[in-house]
Amino acid sequence: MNQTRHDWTKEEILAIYNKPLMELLYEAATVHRQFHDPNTVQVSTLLSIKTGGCPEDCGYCPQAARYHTDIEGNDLMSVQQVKAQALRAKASGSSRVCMGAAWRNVKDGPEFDQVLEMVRTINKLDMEVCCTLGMVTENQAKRLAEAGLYAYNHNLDTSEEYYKEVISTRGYEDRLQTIENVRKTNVTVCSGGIIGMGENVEDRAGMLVALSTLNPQPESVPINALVAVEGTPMEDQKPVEIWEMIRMVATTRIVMPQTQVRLSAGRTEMTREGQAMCFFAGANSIFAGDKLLTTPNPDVNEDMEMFKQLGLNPQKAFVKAPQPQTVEAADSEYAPLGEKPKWSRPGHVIERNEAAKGKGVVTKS
Ligand code: SAM
Ligand code: DTB
Ligand code: SF4
Repeated sequence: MNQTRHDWTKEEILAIYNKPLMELLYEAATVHRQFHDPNTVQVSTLLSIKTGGCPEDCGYCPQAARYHTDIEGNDLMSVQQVKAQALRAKASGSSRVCMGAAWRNVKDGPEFDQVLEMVRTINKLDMEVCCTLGMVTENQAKRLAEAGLYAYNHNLDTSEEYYKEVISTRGYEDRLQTIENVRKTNVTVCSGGIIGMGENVEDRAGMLVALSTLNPQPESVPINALVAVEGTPMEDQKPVEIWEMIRMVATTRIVMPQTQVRLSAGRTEMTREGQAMCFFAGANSIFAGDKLLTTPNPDVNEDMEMFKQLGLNPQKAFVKAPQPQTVEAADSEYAPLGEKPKWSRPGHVIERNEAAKGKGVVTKS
């Protein structure tokens, strides 16, 4: 039985990534079968609960206020709206709802209280609840855990070296600190990254070193292909080739054998054959629903047709970890601390896309 290792080196990971494809696929598929049912794929639905107007400068992101993209901004959704969307997702075969907010970090107050209520509501629908809200403190992670949160998503995005080319408004160590804060609770960790941002193969390996040497390793690792959105500094990046995605998925599977590897953004550009090879290489999770956060994703019916063709079954909720117990707000052990944590602002300046400045984010409230 393959043992989970936490001491992978960049050289070892590069050697895996660069293997002849048939050997890489065979090795990854073999590891995959030791820990997972190869015919089961976990299905998550993304829900952008607060869209656009974000103060950060993540170079890939259409929701950063400083770039000039065409997305429609929205204030925080109501608990009722979220419940209705979660019920729809459940009816279409999804076992997890991942709520994303275009925030730099969580701030204690009425909006966070509303998110906690969303978590309680979805957990009571017997679905896995995931949040991606930016940086969180230990106290905030504990409050989310108490509300019944199953997973927290916070991506490393790329290697520590390349990270500085992508984001200047917070550091790699801030990301690791948030993951550590989540780890102090029973909430599972979801952390991965993006390929196709101009990074090289060493950076991809570097990101996998950072993720695989975490102990425990993240329970899920999303691998996103950059969606190059007009108006962002990365609008002209050339699309990643399917072979790169397959190699990245296979390598992730080998170095993190127990993790759920999620084939995330970029599926609209992939053929069914390409996606099938990713599943063979060890991907065992997808985002379903015709929208990711702000960009398109394949239609649920198309995905279910693909599942049928490939003989894949959606994974039931809570098969990998038990359902958390929801504690009601009134019974909470934790008081909001109103912390003002000193997350770093390294201050590196990334070239802005001046050409696209005519466009503005339309905010609907
Ligand atoms: N604001 C929070 C944060 O950054 O942690 C949560 C939402 S943020 C949109 C979640 C993740 O989506 C990012 O870390 C990034 O990996 C991914 N993402 C954002 N824009 C993307 C794009 N254009 N293509 C691929 N992945 C993207
Ligand atoms: C992740 O790694 N990918 C998802 C989820 N976690 C939050 C987000 C993808 C976003 C793609 C661009 C957009 O739709 O805005
Ligand atoms: Fe903001 Fe998250 Fe987008 Fe970065 S990735 S700009 S933090 S919404």
